[in-house]
Amino acid sequence: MKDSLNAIINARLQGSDELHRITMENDRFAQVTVQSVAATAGERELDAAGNLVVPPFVEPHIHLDAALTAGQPRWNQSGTLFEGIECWSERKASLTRDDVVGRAEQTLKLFADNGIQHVRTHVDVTDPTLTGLKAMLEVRERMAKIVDLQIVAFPQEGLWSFPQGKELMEESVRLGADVVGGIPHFEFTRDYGVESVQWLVALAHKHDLLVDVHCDEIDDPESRFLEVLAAEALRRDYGSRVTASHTCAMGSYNDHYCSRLFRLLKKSGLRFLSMPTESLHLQGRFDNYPKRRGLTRVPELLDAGLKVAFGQDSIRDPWYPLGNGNMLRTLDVGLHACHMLGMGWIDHSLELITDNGAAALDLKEYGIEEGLPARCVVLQGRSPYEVLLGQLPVLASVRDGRVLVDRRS
Ligand code: 17E
Ligand code: FE2
Repeated sequence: MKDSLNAIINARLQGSDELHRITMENDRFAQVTVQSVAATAGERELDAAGNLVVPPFVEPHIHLDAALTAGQPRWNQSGTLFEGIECWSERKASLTRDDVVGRAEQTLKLFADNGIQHVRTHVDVTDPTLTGLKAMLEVRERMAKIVDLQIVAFPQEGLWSFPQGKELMEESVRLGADVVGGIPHFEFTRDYGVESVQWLVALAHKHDLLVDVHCDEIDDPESRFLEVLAAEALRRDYGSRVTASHTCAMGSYNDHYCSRLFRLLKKSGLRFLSMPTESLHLQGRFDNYPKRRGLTRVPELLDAGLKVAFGQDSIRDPWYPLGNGNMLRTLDVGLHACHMLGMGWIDHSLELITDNGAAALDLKEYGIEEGLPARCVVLQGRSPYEVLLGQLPVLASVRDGRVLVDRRS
């Protein structure tokens, strides 16, 4: 079906028991109306057959420059973040443009096949040649028909602790990165971490860019860079454009500190991303028993009214050997790890891989509403519960009125 669709019929929308007809015009949603009875599909109409139709999945945090490099040049034997960084540093030395473009595109095609249409990727810019960044800027354009790609200039080996770290970040911004990244918990000293966060938020603000910091990705309860990031976001009234990724240490903070911290987090309104499969695998590595889960306080953040989304983080790279592009797998693991299998959470669970990811990416046009770009996925199930039970691939994915994926037999 190459032509644009006129409508999706027999669509079930979240929060409603009725079937809907969703019409499209000029690649945008036109009308969303309730159907009294099930209809048969006319020309250029897609029959959702009573399945749930939701906005496209959002993958808010992935490292595409490292995707599909697991075991190269060696396997991460300890399973720690730190050995992953060492393995990657060795692999980074042999990066070429074709190598990065090939792996990134293969991964994005896999994502598109799984109903993902919005992706934020980190790209390591602690590389004097900036090979990965330049290649990813190309990928952003080459893949625009199937996916919207945001690029984070990510200083994997530090802004303050890597030679020319700041200059490489400034150059990345000049070349066209969308988002400024950071890694304060990996800087050599606490002071370096604090200064780097203050500096990178100022840089993003100056250039009107987004911020996404790998923040406190460590089980150390004394890693407290989130408060610095939140305070900077608040001071500049920039919270909706700032994302804290990982914040694993929050899973180890004491409740006294958290009660103070949450006051600031609520005021700042910054976004949170948790990568459950990755953190379960990489964190808790220096614990004997009992071992921590290494995840941030997801239900508590949501209860506080903050936006939290789940991401995959890795796909077969030095940090994590698995991954298949199916966000329902990530969601399933996250709900388990965060004690969120109560039906109240399950009913709202798809927001963690759709709306909340869109909030982190600060997407202006996202959702199934009149006038917005005609982008959505048809899931296999009539409710979030059924979708989670099956974890089946998306039945269809529609982008700007065109059918990208169609698994209906
Ligand atoms: N780099 C990092 O610092 N943390 C991660 N989780 C990955 C790369 C995947
Ligand atoms: Fe990451």
